[in-house]
Amino acid sequence: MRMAKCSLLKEGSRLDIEQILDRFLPKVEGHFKRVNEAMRYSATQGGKRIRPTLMHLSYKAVGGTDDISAYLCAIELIHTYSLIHDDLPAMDNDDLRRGKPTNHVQFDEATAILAGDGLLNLAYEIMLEDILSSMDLPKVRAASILASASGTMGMVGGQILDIQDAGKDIETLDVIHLHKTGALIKAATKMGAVLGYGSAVEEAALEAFGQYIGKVFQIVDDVLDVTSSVDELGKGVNSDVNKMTYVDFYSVDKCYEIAHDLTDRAIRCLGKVAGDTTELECIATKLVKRKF
Ligand code: GRG
Repeated sequence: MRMAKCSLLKEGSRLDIEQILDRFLPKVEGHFKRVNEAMRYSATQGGKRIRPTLMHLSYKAVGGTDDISAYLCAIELIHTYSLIHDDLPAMDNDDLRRGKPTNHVQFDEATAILAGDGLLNLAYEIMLEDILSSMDLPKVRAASILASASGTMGMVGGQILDIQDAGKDIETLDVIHLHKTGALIKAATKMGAVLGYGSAVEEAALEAFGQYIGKVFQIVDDVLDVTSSVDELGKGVNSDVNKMTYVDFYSVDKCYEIAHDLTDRAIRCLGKVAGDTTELECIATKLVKRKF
């Protein structure tokens, strides 16, 4: 298989998501200063920005050329809200995220809950404002895809299954992660295709690509949880000791073998996309090798 020359993720993409986040996040001032500060604190702590990057590249691969900042920002805000809530004492009770104290440690639990709520709602405010200014149907569809992917049929659904079922068997584990981690990643690539007026074939191909790499993302996450360090990950390690994860079902080598196979499948999907998919291929390849 042809290997793309990679230059993405931490090494700098042409997409300036930091600047986009700064533009849309509320200023730390006025009556709501504290919650605004808590929202900014978590959203600007330098995550990998994988979801907006995937959306941006999928959009470009189907020929999109406009400004889709609102949607790139929205998906990162929803992801950030999910991390804040996931770290709460009632969920994973984590102290460290993106190399910094988690939101409820830095502020307090009530503020962290409200900061998460604020980020979730801000995502929809931003997209609806953009839709109102153009009344473009694909933009409505894109917002609708993100709403379903984030809700009980997607990420929230996966989270509740994770809490209830904690991976009793490999089939349950697959269902949990298809929703909890996979739904937003798949939404990112599908939204890019929809916003860029991709054909039905391109949309299905990019959706399938997102689904495959979403699973790779989770498998590698589980491996890194047992093989990496707090310094490298910027969050706690061995945090999944009370849950079944992919490393409970497969050895680390087997996990990588599965992840490579899924990556090959993902890359094959890109053959159905008319435009340049080199950078998407890069990301897929890098996700298997990631160390953080
Ligand atoms: C609270 C509704 C709700 C959902 C939480 C995202 C999530 C669902 C839980 C996070 C737990 C976890 C470790 C999931 C594994 C994969 C994952 C989503 C990791 C975090 O995403 P990254 O690595 O984070 O993209 P950065 O910090 O780089 O943005």
